[in-house]
This record gives sequence, C-alpha cells and structure tokens, in this order.
Amino acid sequence: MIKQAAAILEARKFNLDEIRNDFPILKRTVNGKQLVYLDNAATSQKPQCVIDSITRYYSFENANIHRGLYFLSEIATEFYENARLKAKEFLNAISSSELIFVKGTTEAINLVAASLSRANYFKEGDEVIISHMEHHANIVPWQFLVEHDKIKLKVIPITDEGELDMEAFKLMLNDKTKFISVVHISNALGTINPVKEIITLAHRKNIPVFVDGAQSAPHMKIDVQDLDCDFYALSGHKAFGPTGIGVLYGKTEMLEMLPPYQGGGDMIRTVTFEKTTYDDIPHKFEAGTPNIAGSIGFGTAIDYINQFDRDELTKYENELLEYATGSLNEIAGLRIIGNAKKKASVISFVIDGIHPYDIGTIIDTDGIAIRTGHHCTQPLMERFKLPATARASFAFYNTKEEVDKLVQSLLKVKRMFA
Ligand code: C6P
Repeated sequence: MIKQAAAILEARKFNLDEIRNDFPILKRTVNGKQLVYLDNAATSQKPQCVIDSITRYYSFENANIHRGLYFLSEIATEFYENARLKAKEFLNAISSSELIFVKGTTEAINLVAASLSRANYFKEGDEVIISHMEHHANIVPWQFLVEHDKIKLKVIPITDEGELDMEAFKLMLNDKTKFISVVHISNALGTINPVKEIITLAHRKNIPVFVDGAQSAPHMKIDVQDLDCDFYALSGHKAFGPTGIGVLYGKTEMLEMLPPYQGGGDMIRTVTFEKTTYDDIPHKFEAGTPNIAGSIGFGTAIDYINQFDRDELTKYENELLEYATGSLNEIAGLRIIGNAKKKASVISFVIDGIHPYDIGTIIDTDGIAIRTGHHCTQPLMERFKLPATARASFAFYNTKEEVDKLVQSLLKVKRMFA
C-alpha cells in the first residue's frame, strides 16, 4: 500500500492549543482583529494536513483515474479508492462499494430522488415524508417528484422547542408512505433528531429512510449499520475536508435497485449505439472524471479526525454549547431559537429590535464570523414567524474565550441600537 500524504494515524490527546495550531486560518486577523470563526455549520476550516495532501496530489501525483496503465494513473486511482475505504470505515459501512463520491449532501439527495424517479419507484399518490426543519436540499429534490411523479410530500411538524413531533410522525405512516428523508442534526436549530427511532418505525412498514448527515458527520461518530439507515449523506467541507466532495452511503440492495443518475465515461461496462450496460456499484453512479483531489483531501480529513477519540471531541463541543447557551441567555432581549433537549453546537438566536443582518455586519468588524439569514430553511423560519436568525456554530477548535468575544460584541451591537 502506498503511504498516503499526511496520514496521521497515531492516537492523540485532546489539546486545544495544539489543535488550533493545526488550522492555519485561525491565526489570521480580520478587520485588524483576531479571527473568531463561528460559522462551522456553513463550512468548517481545514487543517494543514488536508491542505498539504491536496497540494501534494497536484504537485506530484496528478493523473486521471481508472483509465491509465501508467504509474501516476495507478497511484491516483489507489489514493482515490483508498479515500473511499476511509469513508467506509468512517461511517462503518459493510462494503466500500456502498460509498459513492458526490459533490456534497445536495447532490446525494438529488441523486437518490432522481434515481428513484427513474426507477418508477413511486406511483401517483405515494407519500414521501420529510420534516419541517429540513434544509432546502432535502425539500426541493422531492418537490421535483411532486411535479413529475405526482407524489405527495408529507411534513413532520415540530414543537416550539424545535423538536420533531414524533406522535404526529407515527400517525403519518401508512400504506402509501414509500420513502422518508430526514435531517439528522438541524443546521438552523441544532436539534439532534431521533433518527434511529424513525428508522425502526419506518422499517416495520418496509419504508426506506434517507438521513441527511450534513451536520451530524462533523459532530458525532456515525455508524450506518447501527442506525440501519438505507441512505446517509455528508458534505466533506463541513467535516474539515475540501469543498466539492461528499459521500452518499447506500445499502447495497438499495444502490443495486437504483438506475444510474448520470451517464458518461467510467460508469459503463459496454456501450453500443443499441444498448449500454453499466458498471457495478459504486462506479455506476460516478460518471465522468470525479473530484480526485477532493476525495484525497477528504480522506486526509478523516485521518485527522480519527486521531482523536470522537467522544472526547463531542464532549468538548457539548461543553462549548452549554457555556455559549448560558452566556447568550444572559443578554437581555436575546432569544435562542431551538431549545431541544438534544442539541449539537449550533445556536440560532434573535435580538429584539435588531435585524440579524445588522448583528452579523457589526460583529464582523470585531473579526467574528457568524451566519445570518434563513440558513436555507425558509419553511422553518416561517414556522417560527421569523425572516432570519443569527447563528453561531462551533467546532472542536473553538474556545470559551471566543464565546466571550461573541457576547461582548453582541453587547456592543445592543448599545449601538439602544
Ligand atoms: N448547510 C449552512 O450554512 P451542501 O451545500 O450540499 O454541502 O450541503 C447542503 C446541506 C444539506 N443539509 C443540511 C442539514 C445542511 O446544513 C446543508 C448545508 C449550510 O447551514 C449551507 S446552506
């Protein structure tokens, strides 16, 4: 096996200073202030080893994969397939053929929705269940099927605390329910949904379940066999890897049942003008030259995360969440949107009389990056009768001092609007 660039595989203790040192961008200043990066739900920052692995690939190893019988093509292919193997271990899938490289979670959901449609999986009147806290990426692809396949989209309601109404969900399941697609962790509320319970209930009626893991893969250990989900998707860029690469996991029988999503090179076995036969999974779903550098970079991000005890990282993020929730709640007029009992380190909030855009713009002058807006969850904003929220989202490299800076900056915003 060729040694992968920057693969760090030794166990490593959690040391915040050392971890921050791994992320070169955290050292930079913005508007003359030390950067405080609190927009990790949008995209995480990248450790040096990920950056190095991409540079190294383009500097010394670049070639197209699966088609050259020369040295560089063979090692590029090996690195690409090695990254797939790492993704398999990362999600604890049974086989690496169950992992398809895609652009990200958005493409993964589109792939499954479009392929189900092409497989004539749905007939008119069949129902697909999503929830009221879905990202647009898990709404719009299903709406295509409302138009095209005449399916009905059913929406699990949520409580004022930002939790799924599980009793309502149970009542929604019926003989017409043909598919369920739910978000694991809400990007706008931080809620950790009981996806395992949803899957168990769904499987009793033989309904497949897709889990949108865009926000869960960066925050917790994922075991697709334990969840027993039929599909799971993640975006590499939210999990310390590069943009433009993501992973779709699908159970073998599901992926074999689905027709290809796109046609082109590298996904076929034979082509004649009369008939084409397709390659096996996962290649059947990877038409054209894939994001080779991205997959290698994501593989290195997995190596990076795997150095640590995942539970230790989650524990630290929970500490940050608790600390930030307590500190923000002390600001008069500030209201946190989403107070589920189980949350990841994502906090959406509003401040009386101040538009979230003003909050975001003013605290940027202090070098603090948060996201403001509807977070691509417009139906959710409507549910809370809000045009937008401000959102601070934390990764394991954030600190309590950064939370304090956020609080001080928000107090400044309040003074400016007083
Ligand atoms: N949420 C956020 O700031 P892509 O863009 O394909 O990598 O991920 C889409 C997506 C799907 N599901 C969830 C739960 C998500 O949070 C996201 C991306 C970012 O919240 C960008 S809108």
